[in-house]
Amino acid sequence: MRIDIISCQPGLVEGFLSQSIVKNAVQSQLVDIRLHDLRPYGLGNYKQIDDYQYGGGAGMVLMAEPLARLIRDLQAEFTYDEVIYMTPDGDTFNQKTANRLSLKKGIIFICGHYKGIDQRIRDMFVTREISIGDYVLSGGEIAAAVVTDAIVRLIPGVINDETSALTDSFQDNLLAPPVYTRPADFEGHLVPDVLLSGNEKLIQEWRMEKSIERTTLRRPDLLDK
Ligand code: 6GU
Repeated sequence: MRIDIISCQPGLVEGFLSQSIVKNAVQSQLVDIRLHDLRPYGLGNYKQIDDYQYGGGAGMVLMAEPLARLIRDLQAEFTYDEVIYMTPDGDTFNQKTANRLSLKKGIIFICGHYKGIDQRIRDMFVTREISIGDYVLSGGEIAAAVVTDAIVRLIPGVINDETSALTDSFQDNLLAPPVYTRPADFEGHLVPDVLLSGNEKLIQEWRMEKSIERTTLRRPDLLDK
């Protein structure tokens, strides 16, 4: 899979890419992630990338031309399935979307800043708009990093134990059950007996029961799905 991230503050994403599970995936060549600075595509001597909005109002808008030129350069080199604009007014991201996107061969993420990007880029190039929740971030970079992480960890081979991603919270609309590791007795707090029993069937039943219990308490909305 190839992922291209367009940003006017690539440094915000760089740190994330050079750490984490995503770094391992890149090193193992399971995914090819490329970060593109919008600035060199800017106009004139000052490499201008944003301007005031028509009609007035506070905040700068990323101009159409630099974005269009960069997107077209990328599209000339690779065939992308999706051009995704990260924006608080997009569709709310969830595990289902992560699963779908993890099957794609090529994705471009556009990170906006200021008041956003010229609407014509959204009309002409963008295939999907994603928000990561009902709050506003200063830019789309952190949101693109969130979505990239959620997608990349689903690519087979990225997580050592392949079943691990499948048993995550949300994968079946249930929250994950509690987990324990050594010691069996921590300051008098004991690991549930069933987990020490070695009885696989009882353990699976216990985990399912705890998943349902936790989901009922914390996210009853998930059970309706
Ligand atoms: Cl994708 N971008 C920004 N700027 N803020 C957000 C967001 C995205 N998702 C939630 N808040």
